[in-house]
Amino acid sequence: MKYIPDVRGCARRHALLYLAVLMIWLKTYFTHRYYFELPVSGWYQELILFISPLSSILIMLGLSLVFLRSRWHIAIIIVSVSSGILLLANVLYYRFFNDFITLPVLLRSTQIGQVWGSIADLLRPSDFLVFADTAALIILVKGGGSRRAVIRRLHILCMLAAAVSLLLFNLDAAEKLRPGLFSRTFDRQLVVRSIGAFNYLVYDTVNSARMKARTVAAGSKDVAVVKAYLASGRRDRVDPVMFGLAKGRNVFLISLESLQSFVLDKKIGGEEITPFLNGLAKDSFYFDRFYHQTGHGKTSDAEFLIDTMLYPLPSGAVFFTHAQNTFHSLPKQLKETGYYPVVLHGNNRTFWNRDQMYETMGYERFYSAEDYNIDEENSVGWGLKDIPFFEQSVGKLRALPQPFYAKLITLTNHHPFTLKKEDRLLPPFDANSKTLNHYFNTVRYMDEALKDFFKAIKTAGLYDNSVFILYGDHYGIARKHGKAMAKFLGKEKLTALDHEQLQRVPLIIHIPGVKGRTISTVSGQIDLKPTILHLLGQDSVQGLGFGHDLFALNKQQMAVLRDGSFVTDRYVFTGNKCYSISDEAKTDPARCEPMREEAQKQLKFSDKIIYGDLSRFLKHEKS
Ligand code: GP9
Ligand code: MN
Repeated sequence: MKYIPDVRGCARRHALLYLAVLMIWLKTYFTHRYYFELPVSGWYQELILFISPLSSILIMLGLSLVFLRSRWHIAIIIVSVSSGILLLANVLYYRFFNDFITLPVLLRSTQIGQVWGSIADLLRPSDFLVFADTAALIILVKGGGSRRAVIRRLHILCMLAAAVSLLLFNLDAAEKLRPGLFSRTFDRQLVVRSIGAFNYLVYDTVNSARMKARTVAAGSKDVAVVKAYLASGRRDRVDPVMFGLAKGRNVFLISLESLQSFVLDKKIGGEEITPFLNGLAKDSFYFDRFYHQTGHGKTSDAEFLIDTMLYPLPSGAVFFTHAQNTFHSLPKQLKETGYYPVVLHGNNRTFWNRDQMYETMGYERFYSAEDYNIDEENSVGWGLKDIPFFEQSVGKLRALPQPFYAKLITLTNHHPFTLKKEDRLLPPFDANSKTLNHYFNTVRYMDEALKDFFKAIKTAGLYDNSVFILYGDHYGIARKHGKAMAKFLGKEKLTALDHEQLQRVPLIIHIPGVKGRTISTVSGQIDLKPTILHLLGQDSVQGLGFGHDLFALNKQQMAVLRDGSFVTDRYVFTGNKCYSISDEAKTDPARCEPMREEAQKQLKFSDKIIYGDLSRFLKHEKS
């Protein structure tokens, strides 16, 4: 008989505790549901999304209570605030990268500091609703009289046991809904939809720790497995006309910030968006089905793909996570044949951990912000504007020993695409996306900067004996601007196929004195290393990697994107569906299956090479 009043008393004491759980749970659910674009269809998926945050909230609260049994009101405020901070960080990160925060991202503190300019632009007043529960709880705690109560150990234990059972149920339901979800982790959105962003963070952290262990565990027998796979693939049948066509010339590799192919040959208010690039493309080898293959590491991932012919990582930026690895990189190989490899970029040298990674990659010199005159006048958005960047770079390039391999990284066309009034050369575009409206003018500005740069290079006498490779590093307009993008492209709505095609970025290979053409081979950034080496007349391509010479007579028509989607000349595989390019209505998974396996293998082996630091076992071997 004593038991019943006890339970009642207990319930009264803990009413606030469970009210807190309910509030934190609901805010987390609503944030997942309405701030992230998670693919939810049907009541069962909805139910899983709804229950997914509860286990992590109970675990957070249970663990806090272990230390704060008598100060339980502080424990609930701590959980409320920290969940709010995590949600807010995820919301901002999602708006920027279309993805969720992982441990490597959290560790990338210098980046987070640097993107504040964009974060301010991304922040909306309604975001602060993630702290609404905190405000309510503070008021309730202050008003409540039961603060002195101590939470019993058994109660905490029950809470944790309930959390673990719920988590197991959650994992099982998610795996049943999409078999292989956790073993393959092919789609981060789906994992987050299934277990919530908090559990995902823990899941990713455990995975990262496992990866670290892999480096230690990897051995030369892993190299043999990767080599066997690479040997089974096709060997490039090099085009003798192209081989050595740029032998001995300087190489200019120009990274075009956030430039997507859809702007080329397009007009705003009757004016070309990229007049210079349009003209250059016609006078060069222009690849119109060239895809970016970047992940979280954005610009740095594009650099990594080009210099190593490896895929970037599925999570985090390889420039940060594996800068201590051994890589048989393009600059190293070029250096062996007398080239002088350098990088020029008007940003802080620690951004993307470039100072460390460039050393690993074998660059001789990195001209960064400290080597440029940067002031209020010549800066906008992320820093030094492209026109003064190129202007100041010419003198540095002239002073270099030749032949050189110079990578120049532009910056102005970066989200949120801010530009001074006097630099806006296009009439304004008016769609329901500020981002897209601004984008066109920063692209136009970058185009102008390139025009001036080419002129200055000619004046400096560096043009004729050089080869110029210009590439878009990654998308600039995220998927969520689909409506505005559809307006620009004159479509009613963008389809999955359209979104995949928007991942195309321009690649222009300009060889002065050589007539070019448009090449429609399906390809990606991973293919540039062998292409450059062959153009320079070097037939050996050192290191383990997956690229193929873009001019090869037998180049496979395929580009694998970092999210596991891929494109061939006939099919597009995205969102786990296989679309026929000629007839989008046709979706037939069997058509893509062999390529899907191939794509998965490439990504898996590439990850294996990086995680296991397998290149350290090679000594200047040819692939
Ligand atoms: C910063 C520049 C832009 O140095 O490379 O970085 P992003 O955000 O595009 O990777
Ligand atoms: Mn970039």
